[in-house]
Amino acid sequence: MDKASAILSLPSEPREFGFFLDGKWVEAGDRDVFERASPGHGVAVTRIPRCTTDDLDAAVASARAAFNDRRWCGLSGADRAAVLLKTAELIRARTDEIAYWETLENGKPIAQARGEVGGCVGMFEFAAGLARSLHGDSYNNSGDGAFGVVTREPVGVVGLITPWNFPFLILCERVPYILASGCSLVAKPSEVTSATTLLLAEIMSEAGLPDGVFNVVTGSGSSIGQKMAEHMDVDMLSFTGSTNVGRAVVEATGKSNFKKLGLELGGKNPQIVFADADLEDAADGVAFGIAFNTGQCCVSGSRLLVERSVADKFADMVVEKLRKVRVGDPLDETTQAGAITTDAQNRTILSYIAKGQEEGATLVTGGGVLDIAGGQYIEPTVFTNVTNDMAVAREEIFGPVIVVIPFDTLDEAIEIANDTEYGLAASVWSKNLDTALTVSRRVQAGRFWVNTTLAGGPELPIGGFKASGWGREAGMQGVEEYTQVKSIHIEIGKRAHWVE
Ligand code: TXE
Repeated sequence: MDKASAILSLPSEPREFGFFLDGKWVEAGDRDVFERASPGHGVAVTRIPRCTTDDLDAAVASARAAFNDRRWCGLSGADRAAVLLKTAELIRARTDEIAYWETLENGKPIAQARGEVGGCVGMFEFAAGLARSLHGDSYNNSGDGAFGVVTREPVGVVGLITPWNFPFLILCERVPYILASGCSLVAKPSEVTSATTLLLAEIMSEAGLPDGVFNVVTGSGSSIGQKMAEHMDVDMLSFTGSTNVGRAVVEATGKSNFKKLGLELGGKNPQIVFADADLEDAADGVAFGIAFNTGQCCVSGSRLLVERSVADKFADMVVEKLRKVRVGDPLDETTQAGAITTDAQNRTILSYIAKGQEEGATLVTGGGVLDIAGGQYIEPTVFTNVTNDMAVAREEIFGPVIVVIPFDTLDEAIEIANDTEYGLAASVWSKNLDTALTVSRRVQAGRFWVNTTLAGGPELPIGGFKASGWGREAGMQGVEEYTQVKSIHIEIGKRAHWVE
């Protein structure tokens, strides 16, 4: 069958996974098992162990042993790079398999999932270079009697908690950088999307990663995640998820060992469209920015700020684009937007759609559920007559729902853009260089796009301002994040004695 018109089949029975400890699979045994139903079809697709806190302790001990005996951090950057490059090659070879399980557990379109796996290959390749180029600094300017060296050392054992919206991509925006630094890690994927994290651990073992350097413990956030945040032998935690859980994690780390923290949390990201933009391009970008991954991206462009003179016309253009988005079975090659990943998220999105109407906003398109393939689907939705104080304009909906807010001046656009607790991402659409540059410099956001959106690559660091998080992942900063700095002062020659 022609790939472009193919629809993959569902598995005949759920795939059983164990968890990954000290370089080996461990079967569920008598542990409880979490059965995951594909959100796109309502059919059971995977079975994953609910690990115990003893399992977590064992995984941390394994990562600790690997770190302390220096089987990974003691290697040269070149040797670490070789494993990361081999991993890239193996991921590439297993793209279809990884994308398939990602789609089944998450509900995203298969073609998109495959594209994301391709992006992950790039992450490993780029991080391999960083393993070799990571370096410190030196000070040769302290006189003939002294020499200063600044080194970067791996933090140690990293705990990695990831969400369900991009299970493999978010993982790969972190794991190769963590490993490039020389750290070892224990990953805890979201309980609803654990399969591809487990597959990566298996792949890395095959690529030559020493046992114990990368462990995966599956289970719920409230037990395993919380315990990982509290764990006295985890040196750093990288958490990606909701702002509320981010707060709980900060509290837990404060009450334990003050572990270093990286946080990537929510966003309410503005798309700022000026009348002088290429409006056709902007409408396409805005539609992509909210319908891609059904709006379940921390960087989705969920607030459309548009210059009043073109606001009505532009809203119509976006509506027209969104009505054409092919929402469908995630296993269909032609689908552009798939299912809503969790039941809870489905309810949240629908409750915000109801709330927007109660608040007096006008629902101009979408708002309904779609009956597709036995799964849960929501139409791309646009609200106009929105003010920035409404809940639909302030709170992260995490679904295909965009609100339109007009502005009159550049200053007003910037003020509305920054009038949010978040600061994750923003886009500006304008053909005027002064406008684009001024907005890009004054909007508080860790990622900024000019005449595009949701773009990036392994070179560009990601992370947020304000309540969107702490620290950066990916890029050179992404590997530095997992290091700590040591300054070494070296005395040269005879000491000038303090006691005569
Ligand atoms: O996220 P959680 P949920 C936002 C989005 C969404 C909302 C809820 O607005 O509607 O969060 O989604 C683990 N200690 N984002 O409830 O709970 C959990 O097991 C430690 C934005 O699924 O934050 C999972 O692995 N860990 C976000 C991870 O945290 C805990 C992506 C995220 O789950 C824990 C996802 C605890 N007490 C949701 N409780 C983004 N920025 O991309 C849960 N976890």
